[in-house]
Amino acid sequence: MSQYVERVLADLIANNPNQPEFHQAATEILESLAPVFDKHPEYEKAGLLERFVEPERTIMFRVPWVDDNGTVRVNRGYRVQFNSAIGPYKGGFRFHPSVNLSILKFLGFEQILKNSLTGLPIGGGKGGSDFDPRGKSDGEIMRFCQSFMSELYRHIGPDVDVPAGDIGVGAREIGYLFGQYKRLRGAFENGVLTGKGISYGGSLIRPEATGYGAVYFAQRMLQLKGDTIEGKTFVVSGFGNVAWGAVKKITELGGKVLAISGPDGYIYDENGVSTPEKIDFMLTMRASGRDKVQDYADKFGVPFYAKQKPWGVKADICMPCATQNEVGMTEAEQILANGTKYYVEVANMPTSNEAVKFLQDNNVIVAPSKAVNAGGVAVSALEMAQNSQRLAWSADEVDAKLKTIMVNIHDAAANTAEEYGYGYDLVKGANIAGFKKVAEAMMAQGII
Ligand code: 2IT
Repeated sequence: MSQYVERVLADLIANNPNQPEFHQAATEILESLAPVFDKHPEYEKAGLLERFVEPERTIMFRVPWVDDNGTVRVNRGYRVQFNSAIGPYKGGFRFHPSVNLSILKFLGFEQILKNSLTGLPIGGGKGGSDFDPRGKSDGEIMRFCQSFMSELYRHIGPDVDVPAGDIGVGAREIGYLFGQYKRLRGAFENGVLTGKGISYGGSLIRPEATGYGAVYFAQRMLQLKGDTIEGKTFVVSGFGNVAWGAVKKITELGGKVLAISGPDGYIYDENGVSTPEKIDFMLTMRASGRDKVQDYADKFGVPFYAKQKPWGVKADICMPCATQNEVGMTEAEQILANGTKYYVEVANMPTSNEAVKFLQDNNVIVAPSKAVNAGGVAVSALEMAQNSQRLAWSADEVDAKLKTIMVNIHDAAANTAEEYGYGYDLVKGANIAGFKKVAEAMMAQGII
């Protein structure tokens, strides 16, 4: 690593104490970007990296709401507006008890490069709250969303910052958030949020986009090796929206998903999570708010392994779709021992940096989440385009655009890695390819 990059990384760690997830994401990204700074000494003179690692703005606020018993509750709300060099801030809201500044800064930082990789004009941001949606009534969710938006509406807008969903935030929450935004603004600016319902400006295929896009990415990787998804076995972690889309597309393309998981353990289905009834049941489990994958085992009579992760299950392709840091060295060793050839990250940063290196060093092909899961935000940008033009594209039109975007992202990462002498290293290639455009835009816009 060049001295410049090393110094900025050391300062970042010192300036952001107790933010391990932000340190982890930044370490991987900055290590990848080092050769770009060797090639462009003018970037160091412009303080480009010091500016790039610092969010443009971080908003933190109180979110008071009243629960069904009449008790006043207070949560913390956040929006990290990280980088707007190539477009308005764009990125999801996460409602989960684990949410804090470290998590949102890692997500926002990743989002800058991910959004750039889509080839569409969107900057990077992330937000959310430590609110726990588990077991909350519909009325409680609505009142929480209204309170959250009552502060946030002044900081966002269709040309300013365009949030969407993430863990704990789906179409229902986006609906309540949009309703409150519209009421406070007194205007129907539906381009302010993506992931909306179809009746008020949502895009077809947006719910499927992250999972479908991830499988299109995997399909491209296999295609270039003369291979296909058909007949391959998969382990998918999680059972939420992203896992659902991935399972649906894998099944459609003739692959077989042997395991899905939840915070309570995993299920093993030797026949595959493959019928429409089984795949739809993932949505039922999510909507129930129970957060338990055991419900699948109870319903379909398959084995459930309590408190265990699914990575001991032998499969050709692993797709972690749950959340950050679910795969460390122990799990990476299992994955390698199982003879897995492709490790395709889908959730944001599911793998420790050490585990990624270990898998790569042992010839497992690793695809990084910021490239693989970019289909979600890409279709969000297509939703913004439809909203601003006051029109709606068909599912086939959106799906075709998504497929093209995913192939382009894969090829940009692969070609950039090759250009920088890394061979087929999609991790380094994705970081560099995403960064190039942002760096150029930041250089053009002066010291801001
Ligand atoms: O991690 C992500 O890219 C998302 N949660 C989707 C963001 C978006 O704006 O659609």
